[in-house]
Amino acid sequence: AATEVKSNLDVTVDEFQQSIVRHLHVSLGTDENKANSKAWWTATCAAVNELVFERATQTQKTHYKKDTRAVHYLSLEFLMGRLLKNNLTNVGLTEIAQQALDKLGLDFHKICEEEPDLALGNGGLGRLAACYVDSLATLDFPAIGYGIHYEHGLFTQAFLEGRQVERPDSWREYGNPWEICRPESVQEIPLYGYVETKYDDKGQIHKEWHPGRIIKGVPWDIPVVGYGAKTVNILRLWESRASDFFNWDVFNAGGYLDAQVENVQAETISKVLYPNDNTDAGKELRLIQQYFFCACSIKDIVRRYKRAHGDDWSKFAEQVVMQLNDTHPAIAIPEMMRILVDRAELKWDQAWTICQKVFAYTNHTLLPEALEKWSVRLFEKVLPRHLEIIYEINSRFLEDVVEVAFPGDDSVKRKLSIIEEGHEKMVRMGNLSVIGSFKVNGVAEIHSKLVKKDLFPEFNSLWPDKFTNVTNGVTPRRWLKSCNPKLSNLISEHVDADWPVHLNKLSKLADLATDSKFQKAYMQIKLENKIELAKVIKELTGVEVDPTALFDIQIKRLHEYKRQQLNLIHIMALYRRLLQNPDYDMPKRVFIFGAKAAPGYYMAKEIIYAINKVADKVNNDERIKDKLKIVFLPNYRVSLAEKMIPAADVSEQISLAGKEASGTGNMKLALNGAVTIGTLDGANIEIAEEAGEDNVVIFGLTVDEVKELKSAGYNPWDYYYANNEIKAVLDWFDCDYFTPGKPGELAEIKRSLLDYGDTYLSLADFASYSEAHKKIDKLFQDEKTWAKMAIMNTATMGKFNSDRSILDYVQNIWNLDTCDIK
Ligand code: 26Q
Repeated sequence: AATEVKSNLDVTVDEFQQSIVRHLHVSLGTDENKANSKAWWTATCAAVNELVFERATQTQKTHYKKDTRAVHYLSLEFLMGRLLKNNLTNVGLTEIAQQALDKLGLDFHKICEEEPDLALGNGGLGRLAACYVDSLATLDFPAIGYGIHYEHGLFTQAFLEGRQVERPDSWREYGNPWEICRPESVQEIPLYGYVETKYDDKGQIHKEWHPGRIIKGVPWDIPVVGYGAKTVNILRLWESRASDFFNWDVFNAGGYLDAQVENVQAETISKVLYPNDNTDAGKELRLIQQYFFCACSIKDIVRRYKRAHGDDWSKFAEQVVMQLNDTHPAIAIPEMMRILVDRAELKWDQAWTICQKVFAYTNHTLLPEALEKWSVRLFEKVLPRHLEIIYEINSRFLEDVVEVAFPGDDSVKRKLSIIEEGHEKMVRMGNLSVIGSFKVNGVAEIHSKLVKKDLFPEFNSLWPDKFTNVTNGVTPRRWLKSCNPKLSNLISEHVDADWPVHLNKLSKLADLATDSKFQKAYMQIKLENKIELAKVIKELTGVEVDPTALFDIQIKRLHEYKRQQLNLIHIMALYRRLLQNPDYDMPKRVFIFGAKAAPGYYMAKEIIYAINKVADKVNNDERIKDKLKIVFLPNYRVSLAEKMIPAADVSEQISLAGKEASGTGNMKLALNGAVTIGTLDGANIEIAEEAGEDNVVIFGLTVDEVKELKSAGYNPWDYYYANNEIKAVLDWFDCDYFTPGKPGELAEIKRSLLDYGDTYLSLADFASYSEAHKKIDKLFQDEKTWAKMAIMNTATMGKFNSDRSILDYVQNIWNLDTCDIK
């Protein structure tokens, strides 16, 4: 078909159909009469895998033969979502599969709905890793993603009387068709114990770590199919198991049960993803998770290197680059030193030179509560040898580098030291990452500037060339082609069919932005997508919404800095205006939320509850005649995002300036024709630059104004007393208007905005936000203007293709060559 990618996988509908049926029989042991939808889904995946695994093997073989340099993307999170539709898109077989299932009397979309999300991530950082492995394969770069094979991904969310409740996510309870176990590549990982200092006959010092425990790391591979299916890279996820070898003694001593207890402990390591987003957990198990997967991955990398180069370490840094997805895998740095110094017996300087050429670090946040620190005490217990190595790295750095650049300046030394002195000594993972890496990047222009200016100013003056920017991107294969097929088909009628790999080609649509025929076609698709979402809303919440209303969407993790509470108080103000004046001029509006709160984040959960309670009241208030609806869709996740994003008219990107490193949902929404209402934060700034001022609505304080206001002494009460609407809305939280019979149940929201100081300046930005929404209302009521804006957003988002981000990484950091797979 014309709109599909041409891949090298030639299969007819009949062949694909036969393959599905064959797998139903031979892989699943069932037949056409007994099979339920889940079985059909599994068989369809198997039919796809038959094509994909071959390419994966071919890819690995070619990389090995050509001895290519490769990037190793180390991340605690890969938020992959569903893979069937995406893999079909990338191998160019969506229409073939659709027809094959059709002939079997099955509905393609229903079969796709059977797939659980692969939710091995929290949010932006994890989804970014998933987009990047997609782009790396699409662009034919040798790459491997390394992470943890969590048994339970991010919790599923339900609402119980408006409050979030969490349930475990079991994505592979009955097996998962995409993964292959690789027992031949199992690794053994030491933990705990003590370090012995030894001297050889030449008086040379040697450190020997006697671990208290050995854990087995079992790799599972998931194929990552590039668009066009030339390169199929792999995502390698490590599962922890008890080491048979180590438990032997306990067994023989008759301690069968004790051994089982140790097994449970070992298997706990990869049991569950920490559900924190942008906050540090500081838990021992988390440190062990980090070390476990880094150590497994480095052993894997070293094994592969040695197969080609033996004991000659001189080429290691030419062949290997490891990208640290935030500081979470920073323990890889001292682990690499340990392998080189203790195991390979390289001299310290030689080892350090290699390390500093191998690691690069991406920072994803400036929030102080998200900067990882581990207590020295904990480190000493879990990783005693690594603590020694960190001290050695630190003292050499302070003497050889800091003392030379800032002689005698103890205050600079205190700031740059990996060790934070205090009543409890801490290891600062950010400083370790900067010192051990050859490049450090932020994820949007403004964020990278702030990384240099506010987070690491002294490091920046020490090594100005180390700091750089790579603005985030998203894969247009998943986030346009596959999730919005109708718009994709329309685009393909007007733009070269290869736009999913050359997204800048969308700029051609700008010529059509005022063409009334194109506007009609474009807005008709938006309406159809909204009708689809309205059905989902009805199914999930029971609320009926009018698809012709303005769909205003805020989807992202629930965090105070992202300011869902600002959205809420503005909605309440609208509600109040409608109550006071039923003729209040505004288009029908539906406010749609999707967000999970970290289970331990009290205020975030209160905000969810408040939104649900206000929604209950407003949605059932006949006085406002359906002009305002509020829905909070439960269990926001990648597969739900794929249904929401194509249906958005307005994209809420309202973080306090300086707090959102980049954002990536903002890019997905704009690409699908939503108009951004946003602050000058993260990638919003670059989105506004690309789309043009007329096609976004910007409001609120700038980063500089935030700094000014904070240093002048921000007092939220000033805004409360000066603005009647703010006062009335906040006072509403004190009574039982939204929580009948339970006055004050929502009062924590008010307190956080007044008594606790309104950390994220919601009240300071309220008036400006309200004006921005009035502007949106006017623009939306002018159909032609709105259509033009929506089209211009799609037309100008080419920059935010993750392929562009990957090419930036390749040119500025990784220095890779593409590798053709025959
Ligand atoms: C840390 C310690 C212990 C447990 C958990 C964590 C943890 C986990 C996840 C800390 C942070 C995260 C996630 C951060 C994140 O998603 N950051 C987002 O990254 C996106 C991709 O660059 C940006 O677009 C967002 O702006 C940024 O918030």
